[in-house]
Amino acid sequence: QWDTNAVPGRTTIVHLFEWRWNDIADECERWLNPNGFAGVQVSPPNENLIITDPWRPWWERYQPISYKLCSRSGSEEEFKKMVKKCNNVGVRIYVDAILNHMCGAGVGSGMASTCGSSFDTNKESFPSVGYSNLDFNDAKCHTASGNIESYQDKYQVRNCRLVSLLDLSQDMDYVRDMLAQYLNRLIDIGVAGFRLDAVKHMWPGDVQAIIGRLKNLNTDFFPSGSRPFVYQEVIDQGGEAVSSSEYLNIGYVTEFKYSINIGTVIRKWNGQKMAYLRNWGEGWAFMPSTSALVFVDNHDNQRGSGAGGKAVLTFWDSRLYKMAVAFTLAHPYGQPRIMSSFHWNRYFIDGKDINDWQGPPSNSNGSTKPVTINSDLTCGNDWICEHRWRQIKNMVAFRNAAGSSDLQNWWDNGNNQVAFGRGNRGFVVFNNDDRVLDMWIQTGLAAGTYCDIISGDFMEGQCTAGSVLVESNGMAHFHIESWAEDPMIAIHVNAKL
Ligand code: AAO
Repeated sequence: QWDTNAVPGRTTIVHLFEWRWNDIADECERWLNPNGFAGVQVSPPNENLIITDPWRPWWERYQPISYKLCSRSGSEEEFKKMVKKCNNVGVRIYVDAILNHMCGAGVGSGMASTCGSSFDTNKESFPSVGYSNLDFNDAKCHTASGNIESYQDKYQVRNCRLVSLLDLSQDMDYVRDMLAQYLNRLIDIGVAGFRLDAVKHMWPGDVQAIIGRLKNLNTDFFPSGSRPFVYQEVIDQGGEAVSSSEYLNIGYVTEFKYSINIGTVIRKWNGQKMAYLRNWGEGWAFMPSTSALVFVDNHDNQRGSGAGGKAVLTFWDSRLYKMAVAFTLAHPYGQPRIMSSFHWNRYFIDGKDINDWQGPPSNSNGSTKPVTINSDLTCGNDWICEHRWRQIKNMVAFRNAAGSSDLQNWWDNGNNQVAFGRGNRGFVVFNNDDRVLDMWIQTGLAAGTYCDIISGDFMEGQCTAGSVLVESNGMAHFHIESWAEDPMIAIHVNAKL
């Protein structure tokens, strides 16, 4: 459960939020494999409630109706084809799995779901799964509203409804069976693991019991005995009844402190500076590196929901965002996941984005628009494709090159100019100050000329932009203007001239 099952040497997961399966299949072949990505987190593939008010929000996919594989990302056939194509080029698929709940309580009945399965929320009946009111937690919840009213009470957090979503009883055998069957079907298809949604709202023992029922991965694609990679969404910033440490014996856990703190530091808020990143990781009271799923932003906090607040950096702040992602990929702490977003009409009224609900780029009938690729390799149709930005794509290669090498040769100016290396494999320098960085720094790298993979690409033995000369004693001279669009330099052994 702690192994990503990636092809050796590949390290980074990308969340292709709301992408269609056909587009992901193409992306595995044309971009993710050639650029050394480990795998893709896909949006929930199971049937969900169709919501029309507001019009087809992205969050309708977090309201399950059944475990049939049809959603606006595509059909079961398309899903299977994607998994096969991606695995065949060494890119893994991780499924966002919603085990905590079904759809919202007040929805009523009908067949307005993505495969047309019927449901009745008044009776808590989901015939395609066989769930009835016996399978939900109502009797165990003691709040007046039936919803979670206080995060200070762990019984409420686990036994009551999260924002009125019908709360499954994972302690019941039937529920465990249905959930494990769903995940096992995905394993048979060839997925490599799962992002488990809303894990804070399930008892650790129940999550453990479900994971314990999972098969080993499909041996068409994985060595026999491989276990699914599991990373659990638990938001823990301290101060609540439930803590992420309760789940560390099950698998990886999302480290939300990472997202919030990296944003605060790069923005230089609250007196923070990059020099303080010297002991980044466990030194900042984060969970152990070998348990932490880390990210600069996720699909919730990039639009102000979930946790993180205004500090969170996203593609909307592209200059600072690229620095934060580069730092994350250069630094050895945690298992990184990078975000790949779609554009929405962000519009703040009284500090609140009134369009944060907007779903992926879509046609008038609600179907999701394909991802098109522009001649400069960026994406069209309002897909942002951060994972195609040169600086980010090349830092994925940096992390692969760095492998398990230790962080070494840390340098800082006591302020916002910092540099560090990964053994003799790679070296990065950041200038987030208001004055120029012009310095000789010890890199730990072997002598030679290295391509700066931030300002350019290393292609067929050539560098399309700047390069850095490392002397025989490992020293190199760096010059970074504070006003540069990308005030950073990164070099590594796989981009040596
Ligand atoms: C929608 C509507 C609701 C409606 C519901 C049912 O928006 O109004 O009641 O349908 O009809 C997504 C959307 C929801 C949407 C849902 C279903 O975000 O808006 O509801 O789909 O369509 C909690 C959970 C966490 C969850 C997060 C959003 O713990 O698991 O809320 N994330 C996942 C997914 C998310 C999805 C779901 C779960 C549901 O990633 O996309 O919801 O499947 C505190 C707590 C956190 C809590 C947050 C937000 O955080 O600690 O546990 O997350 O509050 O409520 C500071 C604190 C921080 C605090 C934060 C916010 O930063 O440090 O701890 O403030 O107060």
